[in-house]
Amino acid sequence: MIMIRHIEGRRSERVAWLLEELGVPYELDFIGGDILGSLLELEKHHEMRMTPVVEDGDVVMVESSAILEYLLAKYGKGSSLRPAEDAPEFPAYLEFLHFAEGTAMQKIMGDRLGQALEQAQRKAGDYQEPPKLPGVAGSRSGSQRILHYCENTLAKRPYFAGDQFTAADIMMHFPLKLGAPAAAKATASIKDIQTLDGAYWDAFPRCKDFMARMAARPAYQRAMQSTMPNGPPSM
Ligand SMILES: N[C@@H](CCC(=O)N[C@@H](CS)C(=O)NCC(=O)O)C(=O)O
Repeated sequence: MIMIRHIEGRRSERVAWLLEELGVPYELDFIGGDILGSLLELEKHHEMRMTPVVEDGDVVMVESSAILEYLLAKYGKGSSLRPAEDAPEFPAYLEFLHFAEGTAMQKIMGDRLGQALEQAQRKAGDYQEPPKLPGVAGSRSGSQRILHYCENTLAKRPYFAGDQFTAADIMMHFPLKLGAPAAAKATASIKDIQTLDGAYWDAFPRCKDFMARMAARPAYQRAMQSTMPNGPPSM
């Protein structure tokens, strides 16, 4: 049985969601209600100490987009979750499958760290506006650029790769979730974000609609139930 070393509300939910879509059984290993405990447990399974870690027989892998590609190649041959290489959707599929971590999460986490640092410095009364790079002063932040790119992509087609739901949508769901509040410099827990009630979604109605459509998928609901049996964590 495929084993997913997991932390509630984290990127490992992508793997469970993909396997739910494919109808492939899996096991989850995490300590319910204990984010830090689950994180520390990962050290026993992989020196990267990050989630997801996936074990399938002798195969042990980290890196969610690579894991999704591996699982699709092994268990999803011919599945619509991965467009054929000669399909017109294939380039956009590949782009968003990798953009999710390669660019989107990098920029969003950079903004979130910057925002947390600014908050801490303001609290301590020693915040100083950082110098702006000449020429880009006033331009959009990383997470704003990500959200606008997603919004404009979803204005052209219902899913990231085209007219059909694919694994690229599973990859992009996580950066949208963390990126919408980051783009508005808002702080929000995973629980808050999942409700889609936050005002930070207002600037990105197509992203919000995408999130609502994903939340309505039975496989997504089963994955959220198994990966967060007590509901979304507060952090
Ligand atoms: N690019 C990796 C990122 C994995 C990652 O950073 N996971 C986070 C949780 S969502 C983690 O385990 N962070 C703990 C750490 O790196 O210390 C992937 O997509 O699998």
